[in-house]
Amino acid sequence: MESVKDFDPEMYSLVKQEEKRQADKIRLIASENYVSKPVLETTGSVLTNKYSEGYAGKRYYEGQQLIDQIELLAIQRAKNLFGAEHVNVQPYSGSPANIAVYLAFLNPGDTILGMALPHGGHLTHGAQASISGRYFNAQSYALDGTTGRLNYDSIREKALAVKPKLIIAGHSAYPRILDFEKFRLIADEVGAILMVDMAHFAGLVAGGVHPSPVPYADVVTTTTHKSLRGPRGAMILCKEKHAAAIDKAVFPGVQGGPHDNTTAAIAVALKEASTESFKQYTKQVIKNASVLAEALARKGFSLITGGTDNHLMLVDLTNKGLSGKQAAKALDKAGIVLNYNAVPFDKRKPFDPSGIRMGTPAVTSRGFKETEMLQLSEFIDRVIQSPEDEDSLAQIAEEIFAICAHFPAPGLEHLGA
Ligand code: DSN
Repeated sequence: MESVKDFDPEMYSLVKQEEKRQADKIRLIASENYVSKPVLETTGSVLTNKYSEGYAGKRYYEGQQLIDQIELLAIQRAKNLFGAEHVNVQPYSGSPANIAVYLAFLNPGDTILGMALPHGGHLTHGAQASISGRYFNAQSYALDGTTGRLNYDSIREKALAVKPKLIIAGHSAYPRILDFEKFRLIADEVGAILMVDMAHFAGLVAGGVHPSPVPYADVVTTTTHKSLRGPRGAMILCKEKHAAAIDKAVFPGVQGGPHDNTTAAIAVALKEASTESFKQYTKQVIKNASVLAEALARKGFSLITGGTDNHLMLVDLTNKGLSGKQAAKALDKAGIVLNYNAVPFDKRKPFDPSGIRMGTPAVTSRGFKETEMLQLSEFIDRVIQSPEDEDSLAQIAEEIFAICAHFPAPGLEHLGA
C-alpha cells in the first residue's frame, strides 16, 4: 500500500492498524474469516473500474470480453463445487441475495415462514425491522423451549396453519445441522418454495463436512465471505427452472452493475475451496468448535443445545452473572473478539442480551488446532471470572498476542512472528 501511504497517510495508518488488530487478536466472530492473498489481490484489482450490467453475452455496456469470461468462470466453479444447476454470482451480499429471491417468487403481502431472529434467524428471514418483515406477511418458527433445537413437527404445524408461499431454512446463530429433507417434505406438503440460506455453513458444505441443501432446496443463497473464505459477496444457487426468474430479480430487479472485482475474487476463492487443503480446513473448523464447546461446558458455561455440530456456538451467560455485552467488551479488551447475541427465549433486550456467539472459521484459517482451543477456553474463563480487572485483561491480551505471533494470519503473513 505504498501509494496510499504517500497520498493518504491518514487512511494508510487506519488500514495498517486494522491489519495489526486482525493479526494480534483472536477473532471468534462466527461470520468472519481471513481471505488468502490471492483473494485479497483479486479484490483490489483493476476489475473495480468496470461496469457490466447484464449477464455474459447480454450486457448493456461494451468492453466485456474479459468480464464475461471472469463471470462464467466463477459460475462454472460454483456449479462444480456445489453441484448446482444454475448459479448467479452477482448479489452484492447476503441481504440483497435474499431480497432478490423474494422478488423472484413473491408479491407484497405474501406469507413467508422463517426462523425467528431472536432464535437464530437472520434479519432478512422476516424480522419486522427488515424489508422482509415490512413487505411480506412474515411468520416465524421458534426453537424448542426444552432442547433449544428445531422441532420439525412444530415447524410443520406452523406451516400448515399459515400456508407460506416460501419457507426459509438457515440461520446466523444455530449450532446444529439442519435437516433439509424434513424442510423439503414440509414445503411440499404446503406447496411452498424452499429457500435455504447457507451463508454461515457454505464453506462446510463445500468441504464435505456438512450436508448440502442443494439437492433439496428450490433455491439456496449464500454469502461468500464466511466459512467459504472468499471476498464479501454472495451467490444464489437454484434449479434450472428458476434460473430466469432469479437472474431477472438480481438484475434489474434489485441491483445494477455487479462488482466484477468481487466476482473474480469469488472465482479464486471457489478454486481454493475445491482443494484437498480446504477440505482439511473445514474438518478442523468443526473439530476446533467441538473442542472449544466441550472445554467451555466443563468450565460451567451453558451452551445452547449443549454443544455444536458446526462452526459456531452460542453461550448463555446468565449463570455467570454478567450480560453478553459486558462479556464481549471485557473479552475484546483481553484480545478475544466476538459478538454479544440473544439466546432463545432471552429475557434481556437485543442490545444487551444474555449470550455471546463464537465461531472457529477465522482462528482455524490461521492454524489454531485443539491445543490452542483449550488455551482459548482458559482465557475466556479467566475473563468471565474477572471482567472488570483491567490488569488481568491486559495480561491476557499480552499472552494472546504472543500466541498469535506464532500463527501468521492468511493475507497478513508480512506481520508474522
Ligand atoms: N451479520 C452476519 C452474521 O454475523 O452472522 C449474518 O449476515
